[in-house]
Amino acid sequence: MRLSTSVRRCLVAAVVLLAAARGAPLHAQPAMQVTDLRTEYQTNPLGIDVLAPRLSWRLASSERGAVQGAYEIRVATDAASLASRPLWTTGRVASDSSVQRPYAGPALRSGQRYLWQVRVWDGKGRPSAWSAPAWWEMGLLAPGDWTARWISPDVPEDTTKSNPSPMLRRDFTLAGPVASARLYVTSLGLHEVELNGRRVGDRLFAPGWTSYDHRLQYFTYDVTDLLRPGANAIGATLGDGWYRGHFGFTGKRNNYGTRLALLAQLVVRYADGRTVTLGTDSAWKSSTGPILVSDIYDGERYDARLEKRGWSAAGFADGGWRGVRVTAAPNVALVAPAGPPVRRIQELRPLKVIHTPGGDTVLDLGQNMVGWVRLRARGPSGTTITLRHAEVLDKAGNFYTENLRGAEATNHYTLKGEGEEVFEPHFTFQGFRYVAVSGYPGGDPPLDAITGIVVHSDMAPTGTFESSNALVNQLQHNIQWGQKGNFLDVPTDCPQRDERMGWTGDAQVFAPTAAFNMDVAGFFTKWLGDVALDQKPNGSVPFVVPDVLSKGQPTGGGATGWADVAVVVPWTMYQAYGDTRLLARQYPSMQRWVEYMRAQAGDSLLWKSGFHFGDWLAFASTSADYPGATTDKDLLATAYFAHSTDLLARSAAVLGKRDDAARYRALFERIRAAFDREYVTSRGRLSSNTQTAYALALDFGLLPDSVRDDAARRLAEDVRRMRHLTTGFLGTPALTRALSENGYLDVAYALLLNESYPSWLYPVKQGATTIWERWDGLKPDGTFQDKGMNSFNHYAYGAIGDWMYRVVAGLNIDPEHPGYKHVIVRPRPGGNFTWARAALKTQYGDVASGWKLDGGRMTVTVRVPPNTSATVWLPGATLASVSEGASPVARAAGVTLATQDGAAVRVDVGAGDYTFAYDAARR
Ligand code: RAM
Repeated sequence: MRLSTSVRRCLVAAVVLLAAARGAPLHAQPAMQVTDLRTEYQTNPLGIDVLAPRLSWRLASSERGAVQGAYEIRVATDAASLASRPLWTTGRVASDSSVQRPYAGPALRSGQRYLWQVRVWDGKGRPSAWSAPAWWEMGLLAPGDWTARWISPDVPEDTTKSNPSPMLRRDFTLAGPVASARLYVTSLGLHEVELNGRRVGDRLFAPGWTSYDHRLQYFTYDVTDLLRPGANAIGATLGDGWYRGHFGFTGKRNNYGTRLALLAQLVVRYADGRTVTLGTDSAWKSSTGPILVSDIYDGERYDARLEKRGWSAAGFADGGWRGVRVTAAPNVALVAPAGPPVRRIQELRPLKVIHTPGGDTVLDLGQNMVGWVRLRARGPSGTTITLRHAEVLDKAGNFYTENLRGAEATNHYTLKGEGEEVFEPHFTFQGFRYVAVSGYPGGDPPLDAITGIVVHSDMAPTGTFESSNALVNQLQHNIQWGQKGNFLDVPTDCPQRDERMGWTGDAQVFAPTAAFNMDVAGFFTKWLGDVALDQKPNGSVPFVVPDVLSKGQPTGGGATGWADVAVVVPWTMYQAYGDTRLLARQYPSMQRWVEYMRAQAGDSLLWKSGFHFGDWLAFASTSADYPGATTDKDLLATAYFAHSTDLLARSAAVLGKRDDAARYRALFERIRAAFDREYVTSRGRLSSNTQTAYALALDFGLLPDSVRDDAARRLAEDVRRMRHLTTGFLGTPALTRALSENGYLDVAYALLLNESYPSWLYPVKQGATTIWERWDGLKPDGTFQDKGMNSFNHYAYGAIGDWMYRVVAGLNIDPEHPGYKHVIVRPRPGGNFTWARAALKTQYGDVASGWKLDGGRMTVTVRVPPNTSATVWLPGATLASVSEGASPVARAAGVTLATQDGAAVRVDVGAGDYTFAYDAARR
């Protein structure tokens, strides 16, 4: 008897379901536990301004297929009231939602802390215990909550150059023991605050970089332990930073203003219940101190002899200090941070001292990193030690800084001459692997004279990727370090030269990879706010955000593939985190960008106008018969117009905007038709016969079905003919995906594994520890690319990371169930890999996908967190031969469906750890 495939599938499914039911234990199981409570992507956030914070938790259960059937949240302002008199409780809600449940109780109050806890019922109705309480605390929500005044130091300055960093201070008295105290603080320029001689918090580069003309972040600190009854003092040091330091291509200063200013408000609650609020006011004093020069690009000049010992402690003699000016509040919104703080994240020790042929003494940290070095030295007062920074040594082994262009990237420290001195700069950062040290007392610095301090936005690492290929593992390392180096409050293109701006195109192509490596939800929530604010009235999006390039001179925007960040990144965040609120918040901005393109394109729907970077830094050659890999900019612009319209239509559907969804879906179809008429022949040839053109047309779904295969074949042929990739920033993320999704997995693997220029592994073979801006930053002959644009720490080409996680290791988002509520595990072995595995800490818990091929024996390991499910595709498997653990797959606990689907077996599973094994058909 022959059964049709669908009948067979049903039978198998029925068998599996029966087996799952049979396997259900009859005795009581330990109930689920609730863990990892988070509010707005943070654990116990202090000082937020989200009026309906979203609450998330993870579940722990040893049971396969564990799901949440219901939950109950309760919120109170003190622990004792949680059970007895909660401020708000959801009651029991039948729901499998365990992330981003919005608070919907009484209006939240400024400065108030809210405790919350949650319990759940599993799929069988068994309750968990109440979780341990977590909390969030509101910041200052209304402008009227700020009673402090903005103050500026009254010190003489010449703002055409960098000035000594001003210091501001004030003594104050507290009437008794302190029960709790909060400091709310922001500034024009950067700030560091001290209370009674101790640094407040560990945030760096406060208040971060936002669209300063529209909004400034303020930060909240718990300073209870820094205060004492009686005499106290507070002090702040200000730095020029992004606000008024040397920033942008043209050597310009004062991009946002000429005066630094501070706003600080201290709210103290005494043990007896009284509260007092103190703030910056006219009684503060100002002076200057040891920081003589400080610029983000250029570095810092610090003279320790000018330190003012005890300046932030009570009783310091500030008689010689000047006053401050109380200034008008800047006309901008003060907002609490949505993203993680910038912090010191890790330390690196130098590997060796190098004496270069050019005579420099250089310490090698072994890793291209971002931050600075901590210097230790002893020596006579007045001795100046100079630290210069470089990413690479040149062919001759000399210290190479030409690619830093106009950034001096140099720190100078002058010793006070008092025993061991330790120095770290304050308002600058460098991108470097090598440090040239001069002036070190006694000659050569010992290795422990310097420590690399790695600094970036403190995003939790979430993803790991490992494989049997050591070079690809190094590539993954380089991608992660590219991310560490360029996620410093804003996503930057590079961290070392006189640039370091929020280039939109780079962020757009890298965001999916970024969301695998680290938790970037908060980081992009913050930055996308600035994307919307800096968007131009006509909907155009600037090249960089914050739009510092437009300061003082009108600069264009609206470049294809760059400005599309406004649509692509919100969609990417929705996919990775299921964040519909962010999608809704960004929706008007997304729509304005699409409408801008529509206006530009006009009735033809072909966008042929305006300035575009195009497929930036695509492969080029001077070989006489090189056909060129330049993709027409109008083709790119129309392709992205279609793609962003597609994503907008999908977003509208997700948000329940039915009319918009239909309208933009229809517009997408019309753009696609226009694209096909203009750029695609009936034989699937594109007018720009480039890898990028084919990759984008395939990846964005722009081709009619009739020519898809032809176009994919042409793409594969081009790769085979060239024997390498030729794509730039825009084509690169789509290239391997377009191949692997259209029947050319082998070609995609060949590209990934290519070790010669241009390729991903070429820099790895050259010893790279980060991703380079250019495929040939360091050329095969040992010389460098053009010093005018040659960063060795640029994440754009690292966009291949997404494909490594998804295709090589097989860990995929299900676009229909974003945020990993349902996971698609689909490893696709290829190349010379014998194993690969990826793990990802999602909002629900750890997801993992791994495979190993040993002889013909394939093992696939999968981890699915509680309250989620997965569809696993086992390549080259036949249903009868697949086992899970000790049983046939169809009978394994947690398996809800097992079926043959072409050359693969499809297995649907609930939560749990699974090990599938089978004899794989030869690929
Ligand atoms: C340079 C950098 C940056 C890119 C722009 C267009 O500044 O390469 O990454 O986005 O050009």
